[in-house]
Amino acid sequence: MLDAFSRAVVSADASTSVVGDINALKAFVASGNRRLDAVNAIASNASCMVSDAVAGMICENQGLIQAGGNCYPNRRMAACLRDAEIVLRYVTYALLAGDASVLDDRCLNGLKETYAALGVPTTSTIRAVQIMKAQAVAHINDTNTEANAGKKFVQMGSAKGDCSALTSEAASYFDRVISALS
Ligand SMILES: CCC1=C(C)/C(=C/C2=NC(=C\c3[nH]c(/C=C4\NC(=O)[C@H](C)[C@H]4CC)c(C)c3CCC(=O)O)/C(CCC(=O)O)=C2C)NC1=O
Repeated sequence: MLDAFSRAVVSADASTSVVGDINALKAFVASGNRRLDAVNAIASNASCMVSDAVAGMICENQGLIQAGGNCYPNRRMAACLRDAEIVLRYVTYALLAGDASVLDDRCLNGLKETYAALGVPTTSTIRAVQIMKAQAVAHINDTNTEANAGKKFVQMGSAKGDCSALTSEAASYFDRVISALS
């Protein structure tokens, strides 16, 4: 598993050069508190995000919870909720580390093949991941709305700043999950 720092060392070592891109690491350090806020925004809302994403996925495709569907019976429903939580957890690890390797190596490696073998439908999994991506972007930027969240509406209330780079980085980890399963 690599983070932004060990990645810089490994890349430099691979080309037998001194560590090159110090500016990128400076930016990583400078945005450190912002990054922690972003990770906290996802981690604090994780169980709500997972249940909402899986509920939304099922709402759009109710065959999933009928006989023959991959969220039926409850054993599979539980496995599905667990998997969505695993994916979200590894996305937060990658966001904290500023590097996708932990997500790639410990979560995504072989997942497509596992799902194919078990008959877990790819399009539905991707739909749940897309919903979690939208939620994560909203929570990082505190742009979630009462209209969408209902009684569970919570905002982080972090200091407002430019989170565009962190937002697109977080989004890229969800996209990575989607392309690994596609
Ligand atoms: C740490 C990394 C890690 C990952 C990623 C992981 C995934 C994972 N998901 C599995 C099953 C599963 N995954 C799902 C998921 C779903 N079904 C749906 O219809 C939805 C589309 C979707 C939820 C969004 C289901 C239903 C099963 C059980 C399938 C079965 O046993 O028939 C299995 C098979 C073993 C088991 O049931 O526990 C693995 C290994 N395990 C790990 O240790």
